[in-house]
Amino acid sequence: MSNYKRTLITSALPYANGPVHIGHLAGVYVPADIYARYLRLKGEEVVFVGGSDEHGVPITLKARNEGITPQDVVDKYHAIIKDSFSRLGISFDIYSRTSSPVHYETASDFFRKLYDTGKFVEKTSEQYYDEENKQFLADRYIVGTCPKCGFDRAYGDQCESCGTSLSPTELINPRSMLSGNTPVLKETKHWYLPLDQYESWLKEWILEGHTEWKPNVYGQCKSWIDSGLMPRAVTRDLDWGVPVPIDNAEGKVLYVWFDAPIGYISATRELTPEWEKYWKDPETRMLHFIGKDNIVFHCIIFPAMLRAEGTYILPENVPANEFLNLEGDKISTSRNWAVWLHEYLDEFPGKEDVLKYVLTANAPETKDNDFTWKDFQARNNNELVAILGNFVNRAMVLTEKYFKGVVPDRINPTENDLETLASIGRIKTEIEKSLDSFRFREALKNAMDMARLGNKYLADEEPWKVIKTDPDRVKTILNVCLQVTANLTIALEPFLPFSMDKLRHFLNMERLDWQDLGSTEIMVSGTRLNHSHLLFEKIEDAVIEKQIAKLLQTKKDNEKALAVAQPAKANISYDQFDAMDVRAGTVLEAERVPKTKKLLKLKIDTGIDQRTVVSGIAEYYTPEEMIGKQVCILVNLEPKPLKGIESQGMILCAQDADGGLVLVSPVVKVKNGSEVK
Ligand code: B3M
Ligand code: ZN
Repeated sequence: MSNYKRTLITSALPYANGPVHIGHLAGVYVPADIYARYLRLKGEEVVFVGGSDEHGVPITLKARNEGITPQDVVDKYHAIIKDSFSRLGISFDIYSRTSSPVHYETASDFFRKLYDTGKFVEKTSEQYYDEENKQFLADRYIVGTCPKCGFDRAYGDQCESCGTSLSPTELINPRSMLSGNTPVLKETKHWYLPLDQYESWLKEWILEGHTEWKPNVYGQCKSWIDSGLMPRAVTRDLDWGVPVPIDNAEGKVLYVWFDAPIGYISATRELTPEWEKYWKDPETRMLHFIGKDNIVFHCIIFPAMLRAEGTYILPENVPANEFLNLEGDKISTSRNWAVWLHEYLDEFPGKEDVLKYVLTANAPETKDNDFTWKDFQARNNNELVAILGNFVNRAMVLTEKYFKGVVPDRINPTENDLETLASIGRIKTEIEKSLDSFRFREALKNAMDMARLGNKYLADEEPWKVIKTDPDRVKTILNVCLQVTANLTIALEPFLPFSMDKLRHFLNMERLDWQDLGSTEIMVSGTRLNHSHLLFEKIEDAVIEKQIAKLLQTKKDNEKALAVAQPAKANISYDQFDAMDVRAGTVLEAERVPKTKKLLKLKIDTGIDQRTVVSGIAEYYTPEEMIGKQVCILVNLEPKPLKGIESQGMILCAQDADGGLVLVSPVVKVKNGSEVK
């Protein structure tokens, strides 16, 4: 739609069951924010809405695990999320939440209207029910054995061990998470949106009408539509959510994916009494910023809901992103494998723009991408500091040094001067092209080209040399540099708003509009600049190493938590057990076995004799620590040469979850030679 009057930008509502992390930011909020800022800078009418998604089973499960109410859970995370977005400078016009009264009303009205106009089909089906708790069980409330891999804690919707998606009735030996009992199948009635009835319309609207959508988005829609759409239940048997607003529906709530997108409407209603012009005027262009896992909901289900309702507009585009990984591993809230926004903001004060920059420069626009702390450091040091900061700093410092911080005149510009100034306008066109087609990483690269242009110009003109022979020429050179710098404050404003604010202050200039970008007369000669300091600072290795160490610790913690005890070995007879002769013994001498990392040579008093044992514990115990320790030793193990030393027995150890060895010894000292059995 080229002739639109206004834009409504929605950004996926994060679940309020955890804080937001860099994956959410890179996929949704940073690009949405850049786009909103860009449109505002162009003077367009735009509303940017967001909010917390406060329903859904993961929230009730978290509440249960922590012994608090779902409301407690969402209150806690909504506050953290909202605060961290605002500190990062995500410029929502409103950040709302789906537990708000306006939302309950909006979602209920929406459901009622579809109900009253016969847009749903009612169906009764059998679902698992916990008789002790008198409750139907959502998929996530049922665990059982995975029919594919045998994992015994698979959920009703998915096995987290092999990744297979399941339905609850496929589980072997299903158990209720509430009571631990075997659930029974019981009939229940629900309302379904008959997506099959919208299939041909969706084909026409998306597959023929929106061929311009990003290939990843269009492709997912096509494969959903091509594989045939089925009626989808929009209600659930749960006690957390928007109650189904009709008679005889006690204990039923709206399915979270039915109410959540309506949250965009509720947020707009909360923002302005004029909300209908954003939702019902065909001259409004609606854009959904989301991650790839939300495509079907925003491109198929929500549009079908809007169409069924009949008075709303449809999204014009859905620029969904792929996923961001962290240090080669999938980001995960439950495994704590993430860089959490609120922690980043605490640990990197004043570096909000750096995070936005890195997440944009490396955005997962066309494929999954990886965030690494080394790349974060490199982009800060080699791009923000060395390209942008360096140019700006030289323009400022040289003006201060040669002209007491007053903008000098531009006299008789040379071809290079004019060419450099003209390039600004060309770069503007490039940035616009990229932004208008939601290619944010390309847009940022284009904008940074303006700083590269400045650096190249300085390197060509060398004012620090020319000053000795031709100070008037240096006036012109620095005038050109300051025009480039002033233009940067516009070009980079959507991406680096805090830093451009600073830069405008250095330049003593007002905030300008996008239309001014390309002007070569922004800095008026005679204007006094303010004192400047560094726009970006180098990030040192130690800072990065600390973050990497934090992630390593998470990895270790996870491995420990996840380690499952090995299944028991086959039975042995008592005689086989009795055949092992294990004794308490005391270490008399200990030394490393030369040229090995793992081995210690020990001399042990077994009570029977003194003997030599070679043991693979050198990574966990020093020789000094070993001397005097009482251990358990298998004394009738066949002697075996190890690195040229005959080992006469084996020391018993417990192997920890992370592979580490821990000595097994009697809890109080016993006489050497005592039998262990
Ligand atoms: N809360 C899912 C998610 O965070 C969901 C988005 C709702 S958007 C209406 O991925
Ligand atoms: Zn499985």
